[in-house]
This record gives sequence, structure tokens and C-alpha cells, in this order.
Amino acid sequence: YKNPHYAPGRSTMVHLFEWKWDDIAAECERWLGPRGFGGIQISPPNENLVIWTHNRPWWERYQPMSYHLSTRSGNEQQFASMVRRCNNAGVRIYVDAIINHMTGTWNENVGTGGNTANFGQFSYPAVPYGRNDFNWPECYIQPNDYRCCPERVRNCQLSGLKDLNQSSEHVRRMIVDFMNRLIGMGVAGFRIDAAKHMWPGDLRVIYDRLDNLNTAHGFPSGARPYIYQEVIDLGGEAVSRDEYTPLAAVTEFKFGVELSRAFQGGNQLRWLVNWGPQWNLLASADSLVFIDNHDNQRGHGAGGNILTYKLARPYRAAIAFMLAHPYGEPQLMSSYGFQNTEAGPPMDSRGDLISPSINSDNTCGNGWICEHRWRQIFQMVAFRNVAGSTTINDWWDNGSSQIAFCRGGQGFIAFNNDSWDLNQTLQTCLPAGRYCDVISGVKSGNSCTGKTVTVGNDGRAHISVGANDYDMMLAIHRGDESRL
Ligand code: QV4
Repeated sequence: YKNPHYAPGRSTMVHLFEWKWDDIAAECERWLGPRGFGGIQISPPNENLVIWTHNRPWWERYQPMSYHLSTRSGNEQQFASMVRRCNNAGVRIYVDAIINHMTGTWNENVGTGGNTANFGQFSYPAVPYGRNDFNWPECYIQPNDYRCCPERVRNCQLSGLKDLNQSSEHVRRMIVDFMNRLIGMGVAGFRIDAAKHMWPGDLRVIYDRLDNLNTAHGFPSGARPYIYQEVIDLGGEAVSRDEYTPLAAVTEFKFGVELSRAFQGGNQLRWLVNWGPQWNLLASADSLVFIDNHDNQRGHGAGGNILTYKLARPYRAAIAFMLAHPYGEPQLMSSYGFQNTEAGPPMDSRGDLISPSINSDNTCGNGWICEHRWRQIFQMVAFRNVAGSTTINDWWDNGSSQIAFCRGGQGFIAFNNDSWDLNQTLQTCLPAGRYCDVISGVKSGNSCTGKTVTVGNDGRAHISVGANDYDMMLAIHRGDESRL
């Protein structure tokens, strides 16, 4: 369950938060496929409660009404067509699976597919679930439970959401049927929402009943779905991330916390020389990593001072470090702009989602940020693909916050987070020649719209990253995007 089964030569997943299925399909064909992206995490595809009393917040999608594939993102046909088109473009789809709970706290009770429920009776006829499918007696997770009481974290309700009992045979069957339907349609795996709130033993039973990935969508025979479990564990938790790594991959929230700190100047970059398990991060193969996610970019979940698109310069640097470094399976966030942390995505007065528009410079409009279309970010995805399975060598630092390293003989990157210029002759590990810095520009014919780096026969080159440059890093690699 720890292999994302990306198509050959690809890496990196992007969370297209709240995108419509038709738009994702188009994005696979026009952008993600051609640019070498590996996959997409999509918003929950199953029917959720419509919450007009909060003006259709983003979080209504975390309140399941049924497993019908009917949401603001699209219907079942559109879903199937998206998965087909993306797989054809070489881009995998990963589903955010909300299997811990069902909706049940508001006066409204109509779902995005028109189904209803009787919350007082714990009745969800469109699944169907009834009273016996939930944990009893009803209880609510209290803040202190996260420190003391694993059984309360697992058996009580998260934010009052009706807590399914995954040890019930009927519940297991409904969940497995739902997930296997998606696998049949060609998805490559799942984010397991709120995994901390479910018993590892129950999850194991569910995972083991999942089908192999669909060979008709280009997966090798016998391939298991990629599973990454959402467990927030910054230390001091009654439920530990280590209880879940024997099952499948786990979200590593410390990753974004520490890199956000370092790239905002709270830690010298030289300490990143041993980035990985020595920082008390999970083993690399167990770890799904990101700077921000849809929760902590807006103060939900856990972890303060997370970098987001709003602090774009250090954010781009933290993302570049994530993509340049071999540790973990990286995930990018692709956001819509927001001030109000509860506000839903761009929508019209009926609550229907508004598609991103694409500007002539490849950025997005209509309220969408599309970080995955920022030059410094998509070019680093290509860097990562070229770097492949190489490790880090020729680490250099100035004893402060100027660092540089090679990825085998495939790529080189330097960062300057000091308040003075970086001007050094450094080993790049690349063959002699001229390279286009993929951070400050793009290759255009055999010239570069940004900085050009000339590597000598000894692999060394003069590297300059000014303290006031637009970006704090410079990256070159052996791939077509950089070699002049
Ligand atoms: C309110 C009160 C509760 C009360 C309840 C019932 O706050 O105290 O018990 O009413 O009267 C929304 C509202 C929340 C409301 C709840 C129930 O924000 O105020 O409770 O609905 O209707 C997202 C949002 C939540 C949102 C939820 C469901 O973050 O705010 O709750 O969706 O719509 C922990 C977990 C971790 C979790 C993280 C946020 O360990 O698993 O908190 N992260 C995942 C998702 C996240 C999602 C959920 C879990 C739930 O990433 O986006 O929560 O599916 O760290």
C-alpha cells in the first residue's frame, strides 16, 4: 500500500482542492500530463450534506450523506471520464476517502445528490446505515482526549460527526464496496481521512479486502492501491503515527512544520543537512509529505505558522526544497484564494462551482491560485523526475542559511536564506555546459529567460543568489528544461 504506482518517469501528487471533475480531466491533458506530474488528490467524490447555513463552506464535503458519486465536483459519469482521461495522460487519481463518520449535526439534511437522512435515528437510507452501524454510547471527543485516551479518540465523535463502527461487518462491507467501485473505475489509491479516529485493526481488514488496481487503466497486475492515512502526530498524542505505518503510508505533519519554520528564518538552513528520520520524521518510504494542506493552510487541524501561497517567497523555497530532496512522497497544495478560513471555493449564487480560467501566462484566474502552475513549482517537479532515485551528495553550506547540494549527477540546487548575497564557486556534479536556472526563468530555444549557469569540466560553476533576488534559490539539471 506504500507505492503510488505513478507512471514511469513521474513523481509528485497535487491536491486539486475543490476542483470539478471536468476541469481536472482537462488539466491532466493540457498541463499535468505534459509537465510530468504523477497524480492528483481529489476532493471527496461521495455525496455530502449541503450546508447553506454556513454559505456552502469547503468543509461540508467532510460530512458524508452517502457513497453516491454526486457532489459539486460532478456526477458519476464525469468522475469516470476524469479518471479515464487522466490515466490516459499518465496522471493517477487518489480519492480522499471519508470513512470514519457520517454527517449529522445540522438542521439541514439534504445531500448534494438529493438524498436525506434522519440524524436523530442515525438513519442514512442511501447507504444504508442505521443505528447499529455506529459506536455506542454516543460521546464527543474532548481536547484532552488526544493526550489521554485512545479509545475515546477512536470511538467518540469527531466534531459531533456520527461515528461509524468499522468493526461492524455491514460497515466494512459498505466501505469496501465504495472503495472497490472506485478502484474498478481506475483510481490508484486513497487518502484515509481521520485515520487516527479509527482502529488500526479495522483498517487492516478493510485494506486487505480492496481489489488490485485495474489493469485496464495501465496498472501492473497485482498492484495494490496506494494508501496514505491522515494521522496528525506532532508528538504528545495518545494515538501515534507509528500505529499506522505497519498498515500503509502516513501523512507526516512535522515535515511542513519544520520546513515552514526554517524557510521563515526560524532555523538555519545548514541544519537541513540530515533532513529525514534524524529530525524525527517517519521513515521515507512510510511518509506522504507536504508543506501545507487544505486544513492547516487555514488554521484547521494542527500546526501553527505553516507557509502557504500567501507568503509566496519562502513558500516557493520550502516547496523547492521538498521537491529537490529525496525524502518522502511529496504532495503539492493547489488552492483557491481565501480570507475567511471557512469560505467555500469560487461559486455562483446557486452554489455551483466556478471553473478556474487559464491566463495567457499559464496562471489561473476566477479566484484560483493554482500553485502547481507557478514556474518555480512546476519546474521543480521536472527536476524531481530527472533526479529520480539518486541520493544527496556534495552538500555545501556556509555555516548559516546558504546551502547547496547535488542529486547524483542529475541536478543541483542552491538556497540563500541569509541577508547577504551568495556568490560562490560550487560543485554542481553536472557535465560541462550551459544550463538555464529553472527557478528564475524558462528555457526558450537555446537561451534562458532567467539566470544562465556555466558548468566547467570539473563540474564547478559560479553560483549567485542575491539576498534580494526574487527567489531564494537556483536550480539546474540534466533534463531538457534546463540544458542549453
Ligand atoms: C460543531 C462544533 C462541535 C460540535 C458539533 C455538533 O464545533 O464542537 O460537537 O458542531 O454540534 C465542521 C465545523 C464544526 C462542526 C462540525 C460538525 O467546522 O464546527 O462542529 O462541522 O458539523 C473538516 C473541518 C471541520 C469540519 C469538518 C466537517 O476541519 O472544521 O467540522 O470538516 O465538516 C483533527 C483530526 C483530523 C481532522 C482535523 C481537522 O484528527 O482528522 O482535526 N482532519 C480531517 C480533514 C478535515 C475534516 C475532517 C478530518 C473531518 O482533513 O478537513 O474536518 O472529516 O486533527
